[in-house]
Amino acid sequence: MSAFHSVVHRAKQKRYSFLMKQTILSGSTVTGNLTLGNYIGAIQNWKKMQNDYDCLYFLADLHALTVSQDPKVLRERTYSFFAQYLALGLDPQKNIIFAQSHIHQHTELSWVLTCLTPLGFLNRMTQFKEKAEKNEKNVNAGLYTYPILMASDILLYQADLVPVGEDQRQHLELCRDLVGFFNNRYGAGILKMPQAFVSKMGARIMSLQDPTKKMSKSDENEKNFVSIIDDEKKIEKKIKAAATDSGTEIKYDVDNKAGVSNLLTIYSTLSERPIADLEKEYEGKMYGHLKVDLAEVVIQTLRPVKAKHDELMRDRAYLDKLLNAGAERAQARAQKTIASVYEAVGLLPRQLF
Ligand code: ATP
Ligand code: LTN
Repeated sequence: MSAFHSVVHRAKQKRYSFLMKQTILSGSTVTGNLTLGNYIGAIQNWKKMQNDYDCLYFLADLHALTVSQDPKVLRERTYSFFAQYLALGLDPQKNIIFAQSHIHQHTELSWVLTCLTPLGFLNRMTQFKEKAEKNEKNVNAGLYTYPILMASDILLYQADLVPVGEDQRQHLELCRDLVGFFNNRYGAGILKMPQAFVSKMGARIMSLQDPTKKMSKSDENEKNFVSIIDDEKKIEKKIKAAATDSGTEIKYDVDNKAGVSNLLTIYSTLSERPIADLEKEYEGKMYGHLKVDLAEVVIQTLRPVKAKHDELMRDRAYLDKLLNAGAERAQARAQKTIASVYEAVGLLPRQLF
């Protein structure tokens, strides 16, 4: 390549660098309020990626319908989630942030994929089994087909990487199976094969009262989680009441000291200090010391987040404007995929006269 051509080549690379960036997509179901688990396991990582990847993050409001919802509360919560995303530092210019229900193509692709999904694959999903047990009175078909809608969310935007917590790995595997089925049958390369992107540190934050299960924002026992918009008194109370084992040593040992290990993980990720450092600092000290300090770290981290969230919630018109802009950008991309999927499976394109 001549010097001239290489300069032009580099300029083009820079100009079109967004085309070469890998696409990341993730979302969070609009139920409860985001917790420390969501922040550490998901949003903290999303934030780190917003400069280096082409990122789409969405509010999974359709997924929220798998459990019964009060319409008013759902609407309010969707705004609040969006405000929580923004307050946690997701930039609506750098990322495409949108509400799932604003893009009708999610449900359209979901139907096509539903018709390709063997029931046996859905029967294996452990999250369905857990949620069905918890929601005995409302085990609806949506709860069962939830992973197919999730696959559609991902495939619609031809995502390369999907940052999720450990708990979502199985859903990602199903999504990858569906890409295999689809492309095998209708043509290689129509849907892109995505990969899970699970961060090693703090990938799974556990419940404060029962550290053998994950911290979950839809937990009916509020003491099990810290919501990122909890007030300071509540945060302090919940952390001080966190379950620890009967020993005294502050040591990271998930098998024998699940509670303390969970507190150390939270402390370490929020303060960006290695766990070994913390173990040293708390050698010979009591659990109570660790809890008091951790409560302070959490409060300091979340104080500006809650303030920003509350400020944003006072300006709905601004939130609507941003959501609308996000939807426009997302829709253009979603439409391309659904058009090629519909064509591949043999659906007639509508002729406009
Ligand atoms: P729900 O209780 O409504 O199922 P959830 O708290 O499990 O909610 P999701 O909306 O399912 O949260 O997940 C949003 C993102 O946060 C996902 O990427 C998920 O893997 C991650 N996540 C959820 N809980 C945790 C946790 N305890 N530790 C780490 N990551 C988590
Ligand atoms: N099921 C997810 C939320 C979710 C999601 C997605 C995550 C819905 N669609 C697509 C990543 C990609 C969860 O984390 N519980």
